[in-house]
Amino acid sequence: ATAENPYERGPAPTTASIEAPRGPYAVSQTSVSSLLVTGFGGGTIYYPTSTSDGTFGAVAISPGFTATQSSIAWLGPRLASQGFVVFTIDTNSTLDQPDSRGRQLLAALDYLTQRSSVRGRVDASRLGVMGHSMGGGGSLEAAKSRPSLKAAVPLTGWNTDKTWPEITTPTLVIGADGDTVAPVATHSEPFYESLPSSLDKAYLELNGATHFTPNTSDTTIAKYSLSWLKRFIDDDTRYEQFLCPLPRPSLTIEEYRGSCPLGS
Ligand code: 9J3
Ligand code: ZN
Repeated sequence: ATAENPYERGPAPTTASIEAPRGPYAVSQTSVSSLLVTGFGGGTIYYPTSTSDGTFGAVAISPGFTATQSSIAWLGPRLASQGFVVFTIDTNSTLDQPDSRGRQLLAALDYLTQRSSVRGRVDASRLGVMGHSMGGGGSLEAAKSRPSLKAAVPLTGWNTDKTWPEITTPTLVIGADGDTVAPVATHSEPFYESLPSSLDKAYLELNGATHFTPNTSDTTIAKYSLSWLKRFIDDDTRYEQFLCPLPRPSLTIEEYRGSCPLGS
């Protein structure tokens, strides 16, 4: 933290630091039993072990249809080690639809900030949502219903609702060029294009990727998700260099759309 920005956490980022499998914070984790919570299916909270850096922003992450928290677990320690409290959740049923997943993400954030054993480490005013597939669709639902969220990142998102003009939360939409379950032409691209033009938003289309690319460690997903969360949950403009000017197509980026500068 600095006088200019009380929310920034960790050292100045570099390309190497945002691509690294782990960031500067040692990570602890605690399991949340489904038997002890309502509104979602429990999960795992990953958090920086240190209490000497103040509170942290937080993000809840939902898995997709038929999947459990294990399918997005890699993001827990990856993001927490960079300075976030991360709650990877299970849903009440693995068959729950995106609107339900959105409500469950919000229930999980409420549990995290109000009841969990780590609530004292979380800044309840700086929260975000992510999710895979129907969980990504759920992250859009959550942002639509709770505008106070600071960031949303749907990963190969799936939803029957293709239009999101109601969202005011900065949103990074990540799609995959080879996705045949939630093809970008009928999911991520219309999601992104329907977000308000005035919004801080971006569209990252992964190259050589499938619907299930977000289910295992992926450097491109990690570095841009992290940069988005840092930029908008922590107001950390040190990460804007990785988002603006817009990333160019590469071996792992099929396409990147967005507007720069951010936050204007
Ligand atoms: O969460 C997902 O993987 C959604 C894709 C899907 O299987 O939708 C068909 C109903
Ligand atoms: Zn809509």
